[in-house]
Amino acid sequence: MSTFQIGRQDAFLVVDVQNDFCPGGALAVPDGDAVVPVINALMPRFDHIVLTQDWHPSAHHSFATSHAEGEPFGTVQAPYGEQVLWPDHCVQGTKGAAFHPDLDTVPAELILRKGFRRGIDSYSAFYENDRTTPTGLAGYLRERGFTRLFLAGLATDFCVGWSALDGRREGFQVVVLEDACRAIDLEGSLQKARAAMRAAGVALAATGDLAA
Ligand code: VGL
Ligand code: ZN
Repeated sequence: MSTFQIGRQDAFLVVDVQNDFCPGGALAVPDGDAVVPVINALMPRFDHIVLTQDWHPSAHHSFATSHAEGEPFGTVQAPYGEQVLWPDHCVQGTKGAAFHPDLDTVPAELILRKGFRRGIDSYSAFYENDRTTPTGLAGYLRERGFTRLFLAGLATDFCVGWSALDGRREGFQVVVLEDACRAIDLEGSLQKARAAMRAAGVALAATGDLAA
């Protein structure tokens, strides 16, 4: 079992811990709110914390309601490839887009918003779903000298997973703390995401793997 010693070149990236991804929300991840106390307890162990926030305009292209024939959890062909359709969620300025009220946002040094272009979704905190439009996060993290990222949040198989893969692509060491994440698990998407992360050199770990 690997033990990770947290240091100054590590950043804790907390993905999309927002009301709409928690029970009662528009795109509730099963047991999603269970990550909140786990993440809050981890925060004091990191010197540097970044939060992400899914932040869509109304009538976003990823919403099933934006497509005449669209069903939530169906797909459409977008110019950039297949796009899963979701219930309307994380609309800018709504309660659903706000962080879970118990999440400790105070220690965050950066809050990065994504998915704000109407025509393109952004699961990853690094690139929008065309895989080429950057959010700026890689440059920010590099400029600050971080070399390793610890990821937690929602959802393991979408925004956490895609962020982990892009983190590797951008040259960071990436550790996903799986017990601080929960998955949507749409048609085997969790198993697929875990395999892709492993293949890309992402460490799938647990909070117990962090050195005391
Ligand atoms: C997410 C689906 C749509 C996520 C965001 O945070 O994992 N999933 N938008
Ligand atoms: Zn979204």
